[in-house]
Amino acid sequence: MATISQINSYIVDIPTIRPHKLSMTSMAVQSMVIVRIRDSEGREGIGEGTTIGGLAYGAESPESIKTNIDSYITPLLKGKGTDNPQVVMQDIHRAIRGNSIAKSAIETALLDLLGKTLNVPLSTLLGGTLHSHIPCLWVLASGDTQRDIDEAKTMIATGRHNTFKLKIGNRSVQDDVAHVAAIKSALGNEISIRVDVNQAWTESDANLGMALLQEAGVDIVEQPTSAGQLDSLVRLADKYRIGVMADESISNINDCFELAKRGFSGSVALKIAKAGGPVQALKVATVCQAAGIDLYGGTLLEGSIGTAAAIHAWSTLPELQADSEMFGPLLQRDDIVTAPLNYHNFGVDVPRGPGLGLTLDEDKLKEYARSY
Ligand code: MUC
Ligand code: MG
Repeated sequence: MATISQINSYIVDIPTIRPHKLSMTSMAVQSMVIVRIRDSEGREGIGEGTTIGGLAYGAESPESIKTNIDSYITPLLKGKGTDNPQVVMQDIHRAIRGNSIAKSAIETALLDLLGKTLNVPLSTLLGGTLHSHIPCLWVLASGDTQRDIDEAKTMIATGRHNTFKLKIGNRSVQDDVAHVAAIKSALGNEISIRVDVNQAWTESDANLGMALLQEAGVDIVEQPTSAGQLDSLVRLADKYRIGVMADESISNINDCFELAKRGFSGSVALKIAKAGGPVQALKVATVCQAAGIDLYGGTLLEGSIGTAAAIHAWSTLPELQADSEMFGPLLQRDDIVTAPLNYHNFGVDVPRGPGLGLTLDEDKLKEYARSY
């Protein structure tokens, strides 16, 4: 049996195609942690752990992800067999609290390595794919209404995306609603618009915002209030016709079970980074399915490696009722894989090659890695 012989991690900084403005930060660059796990036979698995805006989204930063992989996870991996990722991940979960993004990078790399060893796609290791193409919306977050409208029209005309999520929460509720309503009316009835508030509203802001957004024809409001306020998500979902999506509130099966117990009737944004990897994210999906909560294929704006890992996972789910947003690589000016994911027909293809179905571009990795 092959064993793990070497683990390397890199922080890779790639500029974004335009500023990406969220309620808590504005991104001009995306910083991804890329992991390479080599085995005793010379094979390699790759993984990615990525967050948004340093510590703006959650408790892990690119630097903490790399440090904790190098200092605490690497010693647990060396010499372990590569044929059973679950056994290796169990040791990691027992020894290390939290750090779900770092764990997601490692779980992905172990699955990629096993997929390459067995010559099967990662989705096969997760039970088998049900879809070859995953729908993919685009996030309008330039901060400028006319620029967002032009961007959306180009995306529709070129067949890239026909559903849009708008990042709001940075301005007053009235100003944000005016921005969203202008975009909705410019794009017309057939185009689905959602908003992501990234926790910026109080419940009273949300009551005003949701009533106005409902009138404007918006379909879903994502994470309107603070992550810990589960009851407010339940109340808002019950009160309005417009859907409520939980994102920052739900990382793992425990959060999800708690929200389900409280009677939540909205949707949940699944993210491999929040859950601790593709296997863990699918467990969150199972809790949602049991509770009748709709599923959404979410991203932390990973590059191609993390995005492909999530796409493999989502492809094993019968339905993503609330859609999917695996567009992270398209927000970056460049890519560190030799053949990028194939975006067309308002979605993205599930890669077919062994493991993730991707190959690292060594020159690009050297160019963008902070220190190589
Ligand atoms: C989030 O909060 O949903 C997903 C898309 C995007 O633009 O930001 C992320 C994070
Ligand atoms: Mg969100």
